[in-house]
Amino acid sequence: MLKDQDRIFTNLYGMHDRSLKGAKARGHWDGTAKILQNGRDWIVDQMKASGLRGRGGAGFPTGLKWSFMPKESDGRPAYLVVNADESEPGTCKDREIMRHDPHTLVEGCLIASFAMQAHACYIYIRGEYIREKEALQNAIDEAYEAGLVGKNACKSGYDFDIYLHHGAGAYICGEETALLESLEGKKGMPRMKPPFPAGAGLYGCPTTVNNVESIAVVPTILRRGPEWFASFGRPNNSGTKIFAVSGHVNNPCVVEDAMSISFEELIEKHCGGIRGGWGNLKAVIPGGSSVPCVRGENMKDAVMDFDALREVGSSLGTAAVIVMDQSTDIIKAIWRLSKFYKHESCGQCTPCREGTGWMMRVMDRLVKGEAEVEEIDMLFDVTKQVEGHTICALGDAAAWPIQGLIRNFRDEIEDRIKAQKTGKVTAVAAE
Ligand code: L3W
Ligand code: SF4
Repeated sequence: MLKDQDRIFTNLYGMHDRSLKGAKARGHWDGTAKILQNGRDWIVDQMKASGLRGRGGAGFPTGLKWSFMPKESDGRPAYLVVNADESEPGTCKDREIMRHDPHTLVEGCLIASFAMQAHACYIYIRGEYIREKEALQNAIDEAYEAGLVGKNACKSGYDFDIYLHHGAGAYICGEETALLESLEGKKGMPRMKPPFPAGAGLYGCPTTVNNVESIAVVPTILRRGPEWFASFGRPNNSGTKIFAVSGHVNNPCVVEDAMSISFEELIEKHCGGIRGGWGNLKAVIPGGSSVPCVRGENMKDAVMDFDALREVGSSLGTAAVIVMDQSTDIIKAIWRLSKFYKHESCGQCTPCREGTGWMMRVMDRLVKGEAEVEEIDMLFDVTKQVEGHTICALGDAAAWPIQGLIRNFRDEIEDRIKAQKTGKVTAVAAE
């Protein structure tokens, strides 16, 4: 159980002053130069020991990712790029950090960049995040004025510059290599991997791309120690975590709690329970729109972490928890996601470009019950042909929600088709 004094994002609810003065009063920027004096290997080792796994959706170990950066420079500059292009439906956790606790992100950028010998960091922020951009730019300006970043940052002898880049509203630019293309001034289209960014990233130089939350927790981990961070959650799933809970709960909210909290505790402690009680829970998408939904009865006792959610057929993803009660038309809800992924596909690989449109059109008919029962298996088969056969994870993201729907709510799809054939379907129009 996370106590108030163990929360990293002390201003998550915007109760305090987010300026440099307020951030310092809450302990940020305290002894940053001393942390840097411990050296880059020490920082990377501490991050490995903390067990932090990337908070952007994939859960890749952060310390390990940093260790992929070249130890010795081959003449190319190294870069840190922070992915603040938070666009996954249901996900609004990084937004709260940038709005209310921007200094912990800026300090994290300095420390992480130093650990990878990057003298420049780019934060790529979602185009729609106007207020967040202002808050973050203010924090960056304050940090420059106070000598915390820039030449001889924090009087450490290390020169460090930080730039905020405003995106233009494309979901695909949240994919790390599309983001790099976009930063370079090109169309945001994902690159083939490998090479991974650590080998050839921004302008072909060694680059690490990390999520906002992953970087913003770094200063506190190094101040309080990796053991402290690892004491929350379970082995391989450690730390505190921000959850964004939306949908049919009594109090939708963005909260920080311990990783591996049970779904029931998360909802009861922070969200005032399920609307209409637990018996009214129909389905949950536990990790943002890209992960499969889970039936309500299988979710109540589920543990909210990377490994445990796999056991119920889903994933922690971005920890955007979308709760749906019995009033939800689950077929329509997933159809809406299909429409989103079709719209956001960059179109450069055939299985995704054609598959997302094809899947959406079948979903369009399933919503209205205007299909044959056999088409359910055919649709599932198509999702399997898209999954794993595309340049980036958007193909998987389009396939998984449909797979979750068919696995968990096949009865509902079949019932609607049968009702349509007998003229009993109440008009469920797709928009
Ligand atoms: C070096 C290797 N680096 C992996 C690095 C890689 C990346 C990280 C994770 O997608 C997921 C996606 C969405 N050598 C490496 C290596 N790396 N192997 O590790 O890589 P990967 O490919 O597992 O995932 P990804 O491409 O980063 C992220 C899912 O998250 N998601 C969506 C999130 C959306 C947002 C948003 O709104 N901005 O975050 C939610 O579930 O579907 O599966 O850095 O380079 N051998
Ligand atoms: Fe573009 Fe989709 Fe291919 Fe990703 S999977 S590169 S979004 S076409």
